Amino acid sequence: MGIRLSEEVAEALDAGRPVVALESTIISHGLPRPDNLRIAREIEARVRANGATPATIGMVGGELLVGLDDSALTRLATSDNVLKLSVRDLAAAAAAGADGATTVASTSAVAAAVGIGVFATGGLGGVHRDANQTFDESADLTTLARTPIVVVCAGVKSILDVGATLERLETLGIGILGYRTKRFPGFFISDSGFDLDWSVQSPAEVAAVMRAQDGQGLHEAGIVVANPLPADEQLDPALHDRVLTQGLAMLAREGITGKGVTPALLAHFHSATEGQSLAVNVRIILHNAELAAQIAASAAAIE
Ligand code: PSU
Ligand code: MN
Repeated sequence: MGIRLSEEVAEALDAGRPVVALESTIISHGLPRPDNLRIAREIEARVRANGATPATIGMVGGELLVGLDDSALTRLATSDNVLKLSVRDLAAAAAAGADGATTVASTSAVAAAVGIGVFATGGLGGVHRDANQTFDESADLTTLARTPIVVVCAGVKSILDVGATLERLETLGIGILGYRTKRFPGFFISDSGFDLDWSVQSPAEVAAVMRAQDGQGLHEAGIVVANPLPADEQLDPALHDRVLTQGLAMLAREGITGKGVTPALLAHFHSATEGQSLAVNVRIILHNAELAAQIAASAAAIE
């Protein structure tokens, strides 16, 4: 019970061709049905259109798969028994023969273990707003501190404490490169209001950072490429703030905590904005898939 690579992904890795890892939690728990399956296929198509092989990661019947075929993708998108698997869950879920979707944390860990260097997602997990009481901080952060992979995302979800999350990213030694920006994006909104130290202008510049990190051999942490949506494609910030306030109240009222928080808040956004946040979420992921493929292609060309 190790990790099984699809033939396509194994061949691409062997040949040194660009590969982009994709997570399955956004499919199983982050996006509503029935759109989720269509969107999962669109994300893969976007990676291919930009010159890389997509490697969606997930668990089917206890087997950890890198590169899901259409039946596995369909099962993770439509079954009611898909667990949300962080790194600590992978072994127990495999032994139990479970179906599961991998988060940013577990997708990064598996991707790096098989030699994939670039990963596209929507938004990173982080420090929750009440973390000083609940200690709720995503394992995405601590995993990236020990996992050498480039994660292309639109910052962290705006439902989190963004300032605290940036502090933790600094403490954990995870580099952040703003893509054509020196402001940290806020997922649904293009600008979280926080400044960044570093920004890059092209996929080739990200590849140069990856190469420098390898050359120095000084640290094994991940790098976040923070790719904001253009401002005219973001969710209206006023609508965003209103829906977020309602959503946080809903969590408190319904007593939702732990790993249920992120899916519940995303679902609340999608229904309360009548699909506007869903459209924004999809644009974010496609946008990141495109950039990740270009970065992987640049990195493969340098090697
Ligand atoms: N980005 C999205 N939608 C999502 C997530 C990220 O656009 O659903 C998922 C990722 O899998 C991330 C997880 O790792 O939310 C964070 O969950 P938690 O806060 O429970 O660690
Ligand atoms: Mn959590």
